Amino acid sequence: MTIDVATGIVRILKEEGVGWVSTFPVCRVNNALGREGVPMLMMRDDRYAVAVADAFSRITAGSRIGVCTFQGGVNAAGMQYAYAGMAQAYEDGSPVLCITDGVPAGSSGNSQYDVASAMKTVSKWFGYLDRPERTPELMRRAFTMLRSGRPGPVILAIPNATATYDETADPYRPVKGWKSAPDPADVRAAVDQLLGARNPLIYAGEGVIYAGASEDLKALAELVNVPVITTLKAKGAFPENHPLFVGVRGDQVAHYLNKSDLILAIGSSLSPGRFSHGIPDPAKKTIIHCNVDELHINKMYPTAHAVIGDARLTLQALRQEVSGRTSGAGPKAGDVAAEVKAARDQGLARYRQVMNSDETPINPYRVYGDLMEVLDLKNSFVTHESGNTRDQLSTVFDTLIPRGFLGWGNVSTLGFSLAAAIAAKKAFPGRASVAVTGEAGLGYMFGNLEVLLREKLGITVVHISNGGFAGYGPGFWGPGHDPFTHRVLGPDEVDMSKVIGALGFHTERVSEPAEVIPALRRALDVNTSGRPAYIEFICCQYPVYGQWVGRGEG
Ligand SMILES: Cc1ncc(C[n+]2csc(CCOP(=O)(O)OP(=O)(O)O)c2C)c(N)n1
Ligand SMILES: [Mg+2]
Repeated sequence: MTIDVATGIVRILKEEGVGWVSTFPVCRVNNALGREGVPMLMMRDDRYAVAVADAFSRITAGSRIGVCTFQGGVNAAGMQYAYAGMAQAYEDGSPVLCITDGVPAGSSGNSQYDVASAMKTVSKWFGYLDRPERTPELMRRAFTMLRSGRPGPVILAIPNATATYDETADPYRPVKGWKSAPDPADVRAAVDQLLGARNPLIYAGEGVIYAGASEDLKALAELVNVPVITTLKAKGAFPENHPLFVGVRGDQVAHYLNKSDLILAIGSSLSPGRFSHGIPDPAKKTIIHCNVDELHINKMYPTAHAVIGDARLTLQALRQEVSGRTSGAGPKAGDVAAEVKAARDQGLARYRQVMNSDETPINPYRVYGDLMEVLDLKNSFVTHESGNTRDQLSTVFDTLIPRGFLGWGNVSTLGFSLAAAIAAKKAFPGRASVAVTGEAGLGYMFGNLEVLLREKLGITVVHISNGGFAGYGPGFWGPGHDPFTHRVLGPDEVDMSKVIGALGFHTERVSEPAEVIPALRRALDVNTSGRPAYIEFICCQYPVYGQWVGRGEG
């Protein structure tokens, strides 16, 4: 059977279980998607086309690969705009497949922008389909890289989508994806150290979620009776109501990082960025680094022992080794849980207090506390934005299931929360899906709000409306760190609930603390019939949250 490349790609996507593709036109594969009956989620710009697919891969932990298409080729306008989305996916290690038109043979070197070199800087692999019969080969390679090893975006450029090949010559079989188990000698060495430590701490990263290893993490932590912190991107990898859970950030996390003599890092790069912890006094600690590959070993800190392999297989191997040495009982238990509780109570006291605040304008923590009360935390999705909502929610929001909350952003690109909430609705249609944003994130979203109405995506955008970029201007930090670029039109000047209401959203504007819960309930209720909601909470500027260890404020 002779088919064209675009059709071949779409049929392979179907074989790989891809149920829909996000896009912003134009891309020559799109007509084949339409003809072959694969639904397209048409966003209103190319960056969001990437971001929704990226977020879908994150939220499903790579078990369902997000796919997007956008404009490329000699008129790479779409690709240039999509670059921000790809850079973010690459930075955060998200296994998203980006398909675009390639520069046709005979046209290379004519544009100022060099597609191949640009794409290589933001992808795990950039494939260029230079012969039609290579379609199955390149798709096999793409899905191998998407499903194996360290996650990251794959970009495929198709210079001639109408060229034909024989579909039966190299029949496609879906790619399973492969994992590796750690070297048993490394596991033994790690357990030697772990059992000899006085104050060990487990430092869990997003690799635990990608490996589907949350249960294994819990089992190991319980067996060895060791407290757990998670990174922002791993928030939810460990149940946050568990007695051994210390936190993502806050004074109690700093306390445990400081006092630990051994850090068992699993599924984390341990590369302190703007939104992660540094390790204090690393030379005085034993760092055991369990990671899927060698890239992050001996990176920022000297690694005492590396255990290379899939996070789930590694956790299982560690557990088995500990069990074997302690007749299944684990090492001697101190009252670790009581210490963790005391540290959490102390660290979180100031936030818990404002979560009950009756002040007006509303304290943002009141909104977060009430949101936790309204949502079924085992059947809902919440994500933050860049800005205070990230820092505040990652300090206090209790996440009980993996991806009940999506933390994101080694660098955090404003506007991603809307893409994440859309992706969560696609991944788990029965779950409430909430994006919590400030005015900067909202500004990025505007053009894409129409998508929610068109696609009947019942998600709620919670706007912490405080009239400025709160972390930047004068607030609780004296003059603020960017006082000249802080103020935007606020709730006194613009009624955003009317603006967005006119689009067709269910909207409310809430200025009374007692109205937070009823308004959230109404929003989540209309969401169940596929109508999006936007709630503007008139809040005070309150840039207060727990610090990352080793970071200054800012
Ligand atoms: C694409 C992008 N550009 C710039 C930034 C820097 N940035 C981070 S937060 C922020 C402003 C946040 O203000 P707002 O959304 O009002 O939230 P608030 O801090 O007031 O809660 C800016 C400009 C960013 N994160 N992403
Ligand atoms: Mg603001």
